[in-house]
Amino acid sequence: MAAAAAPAVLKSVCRGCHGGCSTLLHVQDGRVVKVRPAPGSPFNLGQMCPKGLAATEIMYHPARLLTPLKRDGERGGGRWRPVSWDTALSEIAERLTRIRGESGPESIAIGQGTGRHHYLHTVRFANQLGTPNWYEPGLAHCFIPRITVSNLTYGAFVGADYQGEVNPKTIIFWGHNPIVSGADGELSFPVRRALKRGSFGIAIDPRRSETAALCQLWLPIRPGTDAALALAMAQVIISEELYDREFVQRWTSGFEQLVAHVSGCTPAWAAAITGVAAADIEKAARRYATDKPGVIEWGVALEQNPNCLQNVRAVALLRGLTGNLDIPGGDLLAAGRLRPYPVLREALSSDALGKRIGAKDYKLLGGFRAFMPSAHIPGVFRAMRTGDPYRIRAFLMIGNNPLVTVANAKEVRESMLCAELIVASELFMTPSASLADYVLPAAYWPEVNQVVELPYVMETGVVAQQRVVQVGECRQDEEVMIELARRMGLPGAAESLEDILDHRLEPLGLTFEQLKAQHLYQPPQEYRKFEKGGFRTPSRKVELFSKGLERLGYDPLPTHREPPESPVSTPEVAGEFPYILITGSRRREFFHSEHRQVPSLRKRRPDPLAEFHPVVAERHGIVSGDWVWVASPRGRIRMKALVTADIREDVVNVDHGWWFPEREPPEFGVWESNANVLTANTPPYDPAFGSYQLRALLCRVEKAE
Ligand SMILES: Nc1nc2c(c(=O)[nH]1)N[C@H]1C(S)=C(S)[C@@H](COP(=O)(O)OP(=O)(O)OC[C@H]3O[C@@H](n4cnc5c(=O)[nH]c(N)nc54)[C@H](O)[C@@H]3O)O[C@H]1N2
Ligand SMILES: Nc1nc2c(c(=O)[nH]1)N[C@H]1C(S)=C(S)[C@@H](COP(=O)(O)OP(=O)(O)OC[C@H]3O[C@@H](n4cnc5c(=O)[nH]c(N)nc54)[C@H](O)[C@@H]3O)O[C@H]1N2
Ligand code: SF4
Ligand SMILES: [Mo]
Repeated sequence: MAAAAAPAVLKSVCRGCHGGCSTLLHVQDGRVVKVRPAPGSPFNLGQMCPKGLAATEIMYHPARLLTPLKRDGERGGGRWRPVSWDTALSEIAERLTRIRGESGPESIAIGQGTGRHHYLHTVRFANQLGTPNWYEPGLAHCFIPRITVSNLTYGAFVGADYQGEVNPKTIIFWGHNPIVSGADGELSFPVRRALKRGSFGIAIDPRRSETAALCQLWLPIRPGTDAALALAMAQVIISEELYDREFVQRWTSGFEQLVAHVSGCTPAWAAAITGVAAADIEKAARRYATDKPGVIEWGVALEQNPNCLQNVRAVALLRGLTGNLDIPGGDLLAAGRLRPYPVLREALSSDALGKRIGAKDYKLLGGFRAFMPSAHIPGVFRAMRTGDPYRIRAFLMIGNNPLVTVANAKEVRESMLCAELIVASELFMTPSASLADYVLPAAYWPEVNQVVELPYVMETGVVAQQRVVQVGECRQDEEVMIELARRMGLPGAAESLEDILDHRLEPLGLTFEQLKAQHLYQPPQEYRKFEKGGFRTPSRKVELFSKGLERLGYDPLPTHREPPESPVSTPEVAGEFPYILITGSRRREFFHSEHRQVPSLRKRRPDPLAEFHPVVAERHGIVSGDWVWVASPRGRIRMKALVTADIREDVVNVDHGWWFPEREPPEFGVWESNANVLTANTPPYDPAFGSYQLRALLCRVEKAE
């Protein structure tokens, strides 16, 4: 017998989260047999997290979907029949064409998941279909507000300089826990290295998170009050004259207005709102303004509430005041090296644009000035359920599990039951995919070709993700959408994925094949790019006062607004639900609703957790490991108690993303421990983005028998 061939070792990039770890994939007989971190990448420094290292377990999991499925019997009945790709795609194309013809393209909605390889292609597909109604459960609540605000304020997105010669002296982690949640603009590994090299860490977080534990200063903020804290820091920086006088004078506009605006926002004022000691607010402000260069690592916690725009703006202004922008070891302006993904915005008719659900109300989510215009989630599901303002008849889920990741999950289910056609592209059968008519088997990251920007949106570097194997009949989402576009005769259908990748890479003088061969493209970092022609805002300056926002009818200067459900704004609700609920703090082992079926990951974190202080535990006779009910005015879920002193005494933190793949389909126990049973998708929303409240809600805890 001939000896087996030695494995080929191919370089790619992990996308188990938003991605970025350079990886060596060992391939033997058409299978990935081993996944190891590749040495030499400045982004992951020869390391990977447990999710990435579990890639083979995920790819070859016995429950992985390997062939297209068509529903047999009633919707949600859990009975399926395997069909060929050709049958599935021709039936789907035919039904979509009919619905589009009868009710207009806007009657087709697309729900996609967070920042995956197919993200921009899904936007393209929506435009090709001519529907303005696509969403992502992050969007209004994740990242897009940070990008939009950066664009409005500095003319570009910003991210910390961990690659250069100068280590940041100060890092503020604001509602962000990158030691666990990288990559969302950065990767955990360079953050840890910066702290090891001596950065002074300041964490603004109701919990002493894994990141806060590595910091010198922890500001345990009351959830939902971040704008007040940021305004007070601005007040300290201004009144103590710690701002960068030269930078402010030369490179900012609206300073005088800001000075007047924050004059009353003293540390004492903010201490009463945020629960953070005034002396600590002063310490943080002084440190960031004077121990330069400094960076602000801002997280999703700023965005998951109805003061989203102004929370993010208030924090953004601190960079401008201190001149910590585009300097070595500071927050850098995004490079913009690649051609934008050809999302074919021009294919969307003006009639369709006018019909985008929520666009008129939430102008930075769906309007003309939006960075990545999309529809308002509560409105999309309402339209599906009620036909108001028109009926959504078809729903395509591309890597999205809305029964678990969208607020008010029960209403999502009710809405989906009203849709006529549901298609899911998925790795595994999920509670959401269980409601579909067709479930298409999607490729996982080692089975995918893409160009990856690192860090996400920053484009400091560009890396090739390459398909090294084929698993079952699984197909890369982009190619499925390309094929549907072709069968439906949609605009742009002739362009292949390779054409698109080559088009994006053109400014680098590379083709996708060439990038694959060299893996990483990373030119030297350029600093102070604004000195050549200014910031890319209308005033060519950092806009402390935003005329752009004013024109759209939004506050040009940030203000604090109390969350709509809180001990302060709804004391009557707080009587029955006395604790402040935060949901979804990331766990290293899971990506949102993923991985509960992966033994090596589930073993490390077998149960859904609710985290609270010993004072709370004692009050209710609970010890760590007890099962508890966490209830909000909307429902209750069963969680395992994790009692810890590393959290404010008035806060309960619950995991999000839980369902139980080991339980009976089609529901897989999705109502038992799902944080989005507790959350609200009702108004008031953030006036610009339409964000609803996922954090800083009210709850109570009691022991479950
Ligand atoms: N309560 C609460 N809710 C939240 C949050 C919170 O903090 N609290 N966070 C919100 C945020 S910020 C986000 S971004 C969203 C995330 O929301 P989602 O993106 O919906 O969540 P995931 O569970 O990551 O992904 C959904 C599905 O995508 C599938 N999948 C993974 N990779 C691929 C692929 O390449 N192709 C295809 N077709 N499918 C794939 C997975 O199997 C999974 O079932 O959740 C939001 N929901
Ligand atoms: N392992 C893993 N990594 C991930 C993900 C995942 O699911 N798993 N998801 C990815 C996605 S889509 C995203 S959006 C990012 C999110 O990653 P991060 O931005 O780091 O967000 P979280 O970990 O959800 O929350 C960060 C911190 O905010 C705190 N917090 C809660 N409420 C408030 C508040 O009102 N104010 C302040 N200041 N802090 C608050 C929480 O205690 C938590 O420690 O992670 C990405 N990376
Ligand atoms: S941090 Fe993200 S990219 Fe890196 S190994 Fe983990 S899942 Fe993969
Ligand atoms: Mo997100």
